[in-house]
Amino acid sequence: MSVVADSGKWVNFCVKKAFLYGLILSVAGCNDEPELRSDSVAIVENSYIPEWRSHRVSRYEVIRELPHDSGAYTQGLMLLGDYWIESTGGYGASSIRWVNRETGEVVLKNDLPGDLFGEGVAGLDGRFYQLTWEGQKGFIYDAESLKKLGEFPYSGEGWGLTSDGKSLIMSDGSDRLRFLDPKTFRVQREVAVRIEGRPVERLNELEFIEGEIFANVWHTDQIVRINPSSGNVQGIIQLDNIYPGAGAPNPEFVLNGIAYDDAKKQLYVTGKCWPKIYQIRLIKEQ
Ligand SMILES: [Ca+2]
Repeated sequence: MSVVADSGKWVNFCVKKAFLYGLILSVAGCNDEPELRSDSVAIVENSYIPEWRSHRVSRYEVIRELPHDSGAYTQGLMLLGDYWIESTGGYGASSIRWVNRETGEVVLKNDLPGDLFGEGVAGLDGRFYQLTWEGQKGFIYDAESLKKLGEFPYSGEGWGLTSDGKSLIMSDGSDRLRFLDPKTFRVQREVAVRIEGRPVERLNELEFIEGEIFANVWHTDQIVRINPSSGNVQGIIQLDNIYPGAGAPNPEFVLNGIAYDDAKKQLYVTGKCWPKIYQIRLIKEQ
């Protein structure tokens, strides 16, 4: 593999995320969707406007299927160039991996100590950050080598992790998301995730996509689209029956894993120990 060749993409990836987020914040409130006005991320003229932004409820169409290690208990998933960066869970089975997007081949892996349970993973400024479930500490890795560079503490449980290009954003199984400073790991702010005023708990794997936070809701076939400023849910994605055949052989093999190709505007989802990763297109619920 050529992880080195992807380092340029890494820089572009981070800069682009930060740039987009800055634009979004600078013109917040300009959305032209009346029913979403108070919560919506802004639409910038001539910028990319995802078709799904106006969906209150989305369903899906599978565009293509890609192989996934059915032994990988997926707790975190993101894309970097042509590779998945995946965090797997389980005591004695947790790892962080570089995985070839097309073939599913694990090209680089770093295992966690057997007493820690891997959770969410995010990338920022040439590093990966990985949570552990009840370990109350996360790991920092060099992105190219997966060499461990350090650790950071947090309170409570660690579930999902993503980045908006400035902060690390983590879930902990509750209805709250914490925004962490990636240098000091202090909590900069928190948002309470609400749908029409009601809390949305069990927020799990996360992905920052086009100015919103997509979140798996544990043990459901739903992804919620969250406004990062207010915490309000702007849309729900229904992924019923996406798992092939008669369903998962284990009730814990739930939908968990969202990744986004920023350059190609492609959305991917998978689940714990699923044999496939699905590229999907979101369709508006009629
Ligand atoms: Ca993710």
